[in-house]
Amino acid sequence: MTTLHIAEEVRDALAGNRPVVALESTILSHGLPAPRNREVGVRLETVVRAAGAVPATIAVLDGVPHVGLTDQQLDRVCSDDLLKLSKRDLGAAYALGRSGATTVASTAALAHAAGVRVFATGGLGGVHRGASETWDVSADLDVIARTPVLIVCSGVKSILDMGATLEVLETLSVPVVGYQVDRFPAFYRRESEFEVPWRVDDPKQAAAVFANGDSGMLLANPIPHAFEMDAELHDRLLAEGLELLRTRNVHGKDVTPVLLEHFHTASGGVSLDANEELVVNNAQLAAEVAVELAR
Ligand code: PSU
Ligand code: MN
Repeated sequence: MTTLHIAEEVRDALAGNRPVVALESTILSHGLPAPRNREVGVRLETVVRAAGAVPATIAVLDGVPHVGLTDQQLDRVCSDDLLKLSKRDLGAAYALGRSGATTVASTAALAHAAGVRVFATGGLGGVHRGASETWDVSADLDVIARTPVLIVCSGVKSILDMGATLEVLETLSVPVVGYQVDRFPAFYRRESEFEVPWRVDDPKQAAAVFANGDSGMLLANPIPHAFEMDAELHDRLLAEGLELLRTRNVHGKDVTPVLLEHFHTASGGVSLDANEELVVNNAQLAAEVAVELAR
């Protein structure tokens, strides 16, 4: 198996049991347009540092898995046409010397391999609408169940079947914990109709829940109030996006990027601001939890 390349700053922090936060790269390469993605990538690392943790953005470059990127490497993730690598793709990417951004599944696996316990992202992959016919269920769910990493996210997008996603998480014994909310967040919206089984109100409680479990855990952190998307705009974009998938016959791993693209262009940037702010907010909370875990 290929050796992980861990950035020196990250390695030092891990060796000294100081807080580290892993950051996903698919959100940068496939979830946000250039050059905005680069600004977000830098902002994420900045808020993690400000909260007292070391950021470790994860990606595969020329067949080498990197935990912690240099500025030049972050440039590549944000400008090159990289592959989208889920966990099952890692071996092939290493063997064939390919470059790709990592999803929640592959980022969690690489973070865990490096010894990083906390990870921030925007939205999680899940059960797609119509999955009873297509079987389209993100590998994110199964990998979280098997990988003891705490993932801070803003729930899942309503482009997924949220109820089914929560059912699968229950089946897989993944703890789902709301952060200062009683309902599961719906990415662009603070709350969905679905209740979360557990709620915590500060980073210390979140860290304690994770430390007492043995699997991955979801800490569901709603988008900040000021950036929540208008419900009507949201429902319109969703209906249009789903129609677009049907007419263009989009399947598999292209589904999420195509829907995101539609949201960003058709909302005139409103969804882009929402997306950026919620991820930054998640990176900050992840750093606060990592600080508590390292105590
Ligand atoms: N959901 C989002 N934005 C994203 C993704 C999901 O709101 O960018 C990305 C994440 O990297 C996630 C992946 O891990 O899509 C899931 O892809 P799939 O459904 O193909 O497993
Ligand atoms: Mn899929």
